[in-house]
Amino acid sequence: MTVYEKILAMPKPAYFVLIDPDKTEIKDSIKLAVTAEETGVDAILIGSSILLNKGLEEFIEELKKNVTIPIIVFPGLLNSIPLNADSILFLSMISSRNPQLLIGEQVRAAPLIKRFSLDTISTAYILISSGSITSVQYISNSLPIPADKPDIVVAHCLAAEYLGMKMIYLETGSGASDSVPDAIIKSAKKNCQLPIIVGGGITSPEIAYQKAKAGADIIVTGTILEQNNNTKMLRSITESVHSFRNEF
Ligand code: 1GP
Repeated sequence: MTVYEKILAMPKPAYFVLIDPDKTEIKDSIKLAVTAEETGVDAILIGSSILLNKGLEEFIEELKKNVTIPIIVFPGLLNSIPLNADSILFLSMISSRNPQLLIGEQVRAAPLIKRFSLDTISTAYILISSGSITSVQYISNSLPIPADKPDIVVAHCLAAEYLGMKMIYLETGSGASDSVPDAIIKSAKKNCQLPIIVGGGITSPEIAYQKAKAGADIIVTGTILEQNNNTKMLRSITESVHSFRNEF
């Protein structure tokens, strides 16, 4: 079973935890991943907007010894691909008009992916404005879609679907002050068949629940779990996201 097939088979909404190896110590990351799996988190994403790749493969190796849920790379840029992850979100930042992020990085990465037979999941990465400039907006040098324009987001989602991509990632950016508006998630879900990941600025169980209710298939949190004493928060968000599964 491929990782994508596993994702499709997961009860929805699913909950993925993003670990940024540039920000978190290895031992803390392992602890977080183990607690995440115990709590019922569905997969671990590894990524950052810079991804320094310092010991990234060793880090993933260590993670694999400790958890069995999928470990998926979520690369800020495709310039540093660890060869031992279970899969890679093969992103094209389709909200951007920066050719490097639309196709340039993918062309550079493709031969390596072929050479090592890495598993990929073609994912349309769509950046939505959160009102302030996030790292991803700055580093990608691209304009986010205004948060009050669901029709533009839907057009991007449909384009991704017609291009044969496999998932949509609606994002306001790591540490964003606002999460993706519910109206945008609802419109995307109503109009597009692909699984929808929602991340950026989800900082409480209540917000996570709201995004699930709006139609997110997968909720991602990162920053909120980088703080100390994150176990309680992790459990609350997992319960909150998964509780929605039983509501209908
Ligand atoms: C970033 O969607 C993720 O790509 C997570 O964002 O760090 O704000 O939770 P946060």
